[in-house]
Amino acid sequence: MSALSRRSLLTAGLLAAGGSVAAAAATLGRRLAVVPPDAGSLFGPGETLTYAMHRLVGRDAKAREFPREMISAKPFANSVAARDDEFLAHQAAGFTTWRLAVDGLVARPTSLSLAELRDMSVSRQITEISCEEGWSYIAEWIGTPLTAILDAVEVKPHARYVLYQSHDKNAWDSIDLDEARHPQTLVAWGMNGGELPVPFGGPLRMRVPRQLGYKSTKYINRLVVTDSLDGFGTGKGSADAEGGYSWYAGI
Ligand SMILES: Nc1nc2c(c(=O)[nH]1)N[C@H]1C(S)=C(S)[C@@H](COP(=O)(O)O)O[C@H]1N2
Ligand SMILES: [Mo]
Repeated sequence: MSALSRRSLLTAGLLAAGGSVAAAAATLGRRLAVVPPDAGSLFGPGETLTYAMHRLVGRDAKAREFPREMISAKPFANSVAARDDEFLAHQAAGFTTWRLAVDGLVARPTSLSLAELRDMSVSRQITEISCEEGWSYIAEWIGTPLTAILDAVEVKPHARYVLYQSHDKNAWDSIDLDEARHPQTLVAWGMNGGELPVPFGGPLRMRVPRQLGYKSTKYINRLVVTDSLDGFGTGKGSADAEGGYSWYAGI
């Protein structure tokens, strides 16, 4: 059973148990100050409980890492929108023109080239990316820890989330600062020893190995540090949450 269906069952159980468990979940979430931005949706009570429990007992938990021989021979690249002229121009320039803007609640807003990112700090991990549709693959991801980028721009004390936008206008997401500061959360520019191939999100993708694959947005070009997700879309924190998936997708 996938993590998502297990969580859906948990949610179904909560809904069946009536409002009392849902109310308890909401209370716990509020007490820990970890209410997800989509708490008001159908799966809100279950999501609030899962999110609160993960933050309560597993704040520093690590995603499983695998030995090199377990890297998938044929990783599956999920379908993406056809690349537009702007993307093709970046590609023709060998992605030397690609930039990652970093702004919002930071002392020093900036915009980084891939070369600048590579020079900052390098981390490698062999982890599994799991799609909510049931398939997964194991790969080595190479990138700059998001926490190193946050240190470089100096996050303001009242910040709570990092929102990320991509070249695909309808692929954007966000994570809380615990997830953003976790050492396995990468801004990835490499895969399996080489550059990150375009079908897998090259030149730059988010890699959030403790959550389902849809949080690992491809073609990212902007990070926004914020204390509220209200000003983005309908305030649910991600395009996926607006489409009915849960914002918090911890595995
Ligand atoms: N820009 C963009 N990023 C995306 C997606 C997408 O459609 N567009 N799909 C997401 C989903 S649902 C999954 S499961 C993973 C899959 O990663 P892969 O393409 O490397 O297999 O990418 C995520 N990142
Ligand atoms: Mo997915």
